[in-house]
Parts: sequence; C-alpha cells; structure tokens
Amino acid sequence: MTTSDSTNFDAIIIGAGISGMYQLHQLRKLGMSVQVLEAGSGVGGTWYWNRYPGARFDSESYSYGYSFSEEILDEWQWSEHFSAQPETLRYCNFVADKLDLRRDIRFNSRVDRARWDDAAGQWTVTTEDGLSFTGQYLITAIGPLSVPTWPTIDGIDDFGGQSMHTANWPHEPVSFEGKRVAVIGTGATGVQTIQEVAKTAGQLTVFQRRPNWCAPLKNSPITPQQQTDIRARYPEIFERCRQSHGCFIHDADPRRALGVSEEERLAFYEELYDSPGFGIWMGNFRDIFISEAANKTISDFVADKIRGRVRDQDTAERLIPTDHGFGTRRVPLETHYFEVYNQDNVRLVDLRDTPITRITETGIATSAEHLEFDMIIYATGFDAVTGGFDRIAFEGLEGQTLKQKWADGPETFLGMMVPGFPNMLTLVGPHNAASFCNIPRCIEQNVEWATDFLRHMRDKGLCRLEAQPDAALEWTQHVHESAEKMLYTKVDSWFMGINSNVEGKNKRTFLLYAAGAPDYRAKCDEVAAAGYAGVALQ
Ligand code: NA7
Repeated sequence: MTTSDSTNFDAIIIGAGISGMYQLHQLRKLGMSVQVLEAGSGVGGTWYWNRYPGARFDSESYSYGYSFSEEILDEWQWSEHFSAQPETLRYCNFVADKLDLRRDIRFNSRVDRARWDDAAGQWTVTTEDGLSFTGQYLITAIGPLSVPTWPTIDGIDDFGGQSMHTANWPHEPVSFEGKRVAVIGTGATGVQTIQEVAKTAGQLTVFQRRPNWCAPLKNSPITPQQQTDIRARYPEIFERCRQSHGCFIHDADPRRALGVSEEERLAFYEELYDSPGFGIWMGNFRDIFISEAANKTISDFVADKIRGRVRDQDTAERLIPTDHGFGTRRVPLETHYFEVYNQDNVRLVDLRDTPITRITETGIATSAEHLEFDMIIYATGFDAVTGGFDRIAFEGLEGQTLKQKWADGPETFLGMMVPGFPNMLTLVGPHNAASFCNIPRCIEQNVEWATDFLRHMRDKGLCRLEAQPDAALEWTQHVHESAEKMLYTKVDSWFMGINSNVEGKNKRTFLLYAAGAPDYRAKCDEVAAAGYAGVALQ
C-alpha cells in the first residue's frame, strides 16, 4: 500500500474535523498515501462552521483535546474550564500545524458523490467542483451534526434583513448592538446564542417551540495553579473518561434516585446543580434515564429552579418542558440563560400558542401578530447523524445507494461499516458510541481501531473488507435493544432521528449507541481479536 499520484490514493478521508485530522495522522504513520477532502477553507469541522456567539464546550476543555500526543498536551493550554469556539478552532489549527496536516488536505472541496468499483477495488470520490479522486479505502469523517437544517416556513427567502443559521455563521464579526433580533430555536445552540445576544441587542425575541431542560454550566478561567494540576493529572483524567459511559469525567452515580431518602436526594441534586458541566446529566442517579418516577424527581427539582430564576411566572412555566423528562433530550448547559428573560429587552414567544405563520420581508408573522426585525437567527439544528451521509451520493455494490439502504433507518456493523459498501469505514457513524460521547475520546478509539484494521489488511496481504449482513443485523438489533428501556427512545429528538424540517425524518429510530463507550470498545476489540469476525476479508 503506497499508491500515489495526484488523484489516486491508498485512502480518501472525507472531512478535516477532529476525526479526519487524527485519521490522516494515523494513516500517514502506516505509510499510506492519503487525500483528505474538506468542504471548509480550514480545519476544525464543527468548530470551523459553528462560529455563532456563545458557542463553547459543554465538556471540560482538558477532557476534550486529543490525548494521543504528550507534546500536544504539554504545549497547549486551555484558558477556561469550558473554552469558547475561537479557542477551540485555534487548537485545531495548532494541531494541524504541529502534525503538518494541511499538505494532504484539499480545502473548499465538498464531496457530492462516492462510487465503489468492485472490479477495480476502489472508490471514486467526486467533489462539487467536478474533481475526481480514487482510493482503495474510503473513510468518512463527516461528523454527526454537520448538516444544518432551516425551518420549512413560508416566506423564508422574503426577509430583507440579515438571516443566519448558527451552523453557517459569517466569518466576520456580527454586531447586535441596538438591533431587533429574532432567535428561532431553543436547543443547546439556541440557548448559548440567546444568552450572548441578549447582552447587546436592542430587542431580542426568542421563538420557542419546545423548551429544553437546561442546567448551569458554571464556567470559569483556569488558574495557573489549576493548569499545573491538570497537566500532572492528564493520564488520570483520560483514564477516568475511558471508564465512564459517555467518556466524560462524570459517570452515573451507582445509587438510585428512588433508593435514597428525599433529603439525601435533594442534597445531591443541589450539589449537582451547583457543579460545573454535565455532572447533573451524566453523573446523576442511574435510574433517572430508565424510570419515569425517578426521572420526575430531578425534573421537578430543575423546574423549581427555573421558577426561582425567572421573575414572571407565566414565562417560567413556558420555559419548563412538559413533554419530556430531564435528560431524555440533550441537556443545554447555560450561563444566566433563565435570567435573560428578566431583562426588559427580551421577550419569549411560545410557538405552541402562537405558531409562526410566515416570514415576511420585514419580520415574522405568528398567528397572533407581526413582529419586525433587523436580523433573524436560525438555531434550528441539524439533520443529525445520517444527514451527512444522505447529502453525499454513496454508491456501493450493484449501484445501491446508502440513502436507499438506510431509508427505514441505518443498519451498520459496529457503527463503522455497512454491508454492500466495501472498504468504507464510517468514523462517528450511526450506531457508534462516538455519536453519543465526549466526542474526541470516542473518535480516538474509532480512529485507532480503523488504523489497526487497515494495518491488519496490509500485513495479511488483504485488499477488500465488507461487513457481513448477518453481523450488521445482529449489531443493529443490539443497538436497538440496548436503547429500548431508555426514556430517551420515548421522546422526539435528534437522538431518535426526528427532524420536522427534513422530509422522511419523522419515524423514531435510535441513531446512537446506548450501552456506553466501554462496552462499545470491548465489542470492537473482541471483533478485532477474532480476526475481524463479522467482516468478509479478501
Ligand atoms: P436542536 O437541539 O435540534 O434544537 C433545534 C431547535 O430548533 C429546537 O428548539 C427546535 O424545536 C427548534 N426548531 C426546529 N425547527 C423549528 C421550526 N420549524 N420552528 C420553530 N422551531 C424550530 O439543535 P441545536 O443546534 O440546538 O443542538 C444540536 C446539537 O449540537 C446539540 O445537541 C449539541 O450536541 C450540539 P423543537 O424542539 O424541535 O420543538
């Protein structure tokens, strides 16, 4: 394996985000020729595109960076416990420089098609600007949240002011000073945006369809003393992440919410609410995700906190979710989010009472009124997990497309391979623990596993791998069975492949992996130790 001319490579990687960058580094170490094709003009993926105000980590910064290089760990210093997007993008660029990655990345190259040629044993990958590249292996590093979705509201193109989607934010600074700004959407992104825009906007109107359960982020700068401590504890931090369900530094408390006294339970909830990060979600009692009665205890607790923080009680009630329990959808972490609704310049419009009827040239019409704006911000989310795959015409054996194959929901082996699509590996694909994880931790596992696999192929003189249908069926069943008892499968969310703005994304199918990263890793290791059982090798 060292095929290389200007368009023919051992491997093609789609995407130069956190996973594509690391995969490139690893495949180079194997001596492979690699071409990375990246739609953006720089590295960073999510952190390149999502430049909206307030974008930042919900993972502790020092648990998020790559762990594989001591040099990178030694040289990089995070400034905050939950760093903001500009710093994370600088980090991605720092890593790209350090590892000299850019020479194998072709920027401004959006892939629109990838076709497997079984006779030639290679993929042909084409970009929107008409260029073609061939590679023996195709590795998708396209991210689970990379296809922004705009709402399907009449008149959306009529608006004469500035319209922006948070995931496609301009590279130039955007000022809200004195402006009349609308934000549509109150997911993790909307919440981060709203709390930032509210600081300077003349008027901010938030259009909320369904509220989410938000909890305090409790961010702060990292002091020099803490920095020294973090450096010394890196191995311990990463080991802790490795052992935990979602690779965060927080792991579920072994007690049950309903197995302790009310006093003990409330004291624990107070402690979690007052602690930084995802502790209140990932480090909570283990039964809150399974038992509705247990879940009600934390939902009631957080609802009371919202009532205590928002002055107008009608607004407070509208900000409290009633259609799902705490933690059954992604928990947005916030900094003074609820207090924003106490400001005179901020108003909440509840779309459950007064839906948007159309966007006009000057603003937004609801069933009750017309409101004028200078700017509309769409924080309306993504065609999650499978959207990035739908956007590219992947064509496998006998001309079958991946979109056709996954029309009723994805079917994968380990969330890394699809029968009928030989020599293709899907980093952070559906049914992969990495799609429900402190993502770089799981990305490192995905990349290292894929690299070991390709090393095995080379060492054994093999050139074709294809997941077997029965192995994929078994894995897919296991994915669904592991999630079955979890409350989040009873709720509409992007975890369940629901997106009201995308045709066909209205049937619940679990897209992630619920049994946890340690189980996932063990299963991957077991498959590898058995000579990649479940994969036909030639
Ligand atoms: P989310 O979590 O999917 O949130 C999207 C928000 O946009 C949510 O509040 C939606 O309401 C709202 N939305 C979507 N379409 C519409 C229309 N047509 N009208 C009104 N409101 C709408 O996306 P985020 O970007 O916030 O977060 C995605 C992930 O990125 C997040 O989990 C982090 O991991 C990072 P709905 O709830 O559907 O009623």
